[in-house]
Amino acid sequence: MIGRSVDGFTAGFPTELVGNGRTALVAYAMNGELLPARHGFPARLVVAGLYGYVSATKWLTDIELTRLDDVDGYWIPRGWSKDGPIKVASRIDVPRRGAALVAGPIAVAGMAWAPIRGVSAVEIQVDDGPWLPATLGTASSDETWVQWHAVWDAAPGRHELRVRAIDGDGRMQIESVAPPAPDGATGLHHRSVDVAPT
Ligand SMILES: Nc1nc2c(c(=O)[nH]1)N[C@H]1C(S)=C(S)[C@@H](COP(=O)(O)O)O[C@H]1N2
Ligand SMILES: [Mo]
Repeated sequence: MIGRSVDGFTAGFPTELVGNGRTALVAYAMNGELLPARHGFPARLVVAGLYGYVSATKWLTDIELTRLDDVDGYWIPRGWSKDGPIKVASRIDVPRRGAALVAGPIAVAGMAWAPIRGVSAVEIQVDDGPWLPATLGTASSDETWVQWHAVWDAAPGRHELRVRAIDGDGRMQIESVAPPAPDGATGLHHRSVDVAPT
């Protein structure tokens, strides 16, 4: 199935993914309002679990039912993979870079996502210490981001924080660093922070 747009963009994905229970829709509204222009007004495609480059055609003009082998979306001849399932990923949002931290309990928190498998666990690591479980918030579904947090009893000095997520199939986020092309970046988010003595 391929979506086409007024700007010449196209994105194709296996038709079998639609109608198997995952969210796959032509969206004309978001948050109870018409789609904002930059997100595809008047209509766009949304297919849960696929990167936007193979699915999320904005300013939609046509949807063509075809064969995956017969047609290439915009990014395919430009070095991107035809399959774009979203990889399990996570990030640290707080503490922010350069935050003024003082030794003692510090909240470490962020987001993780693995649509449509869901996130089963998130762990953080401080320097070369053990991986410690974070607490997950309530995700509205396995297709959405989930918030996580942990309390870190920080000692004074410079520290490196790292995060990793495990998806609903038990698969660990890939640690080795890879760029976005051809089929999605990998690597762990990390942040160094300075903690002042009390
Ligand atoms: N028409 C059109 N649709 C498009 C694109 C584009 O360049 N043109 N970019 C795609 C890519 S690569 C992504 S990641 C998503 C981004 O959607 P967003 O701006 O709503 O986050 O739109 C997709 N749909
Ligand atoms: Mo993208």
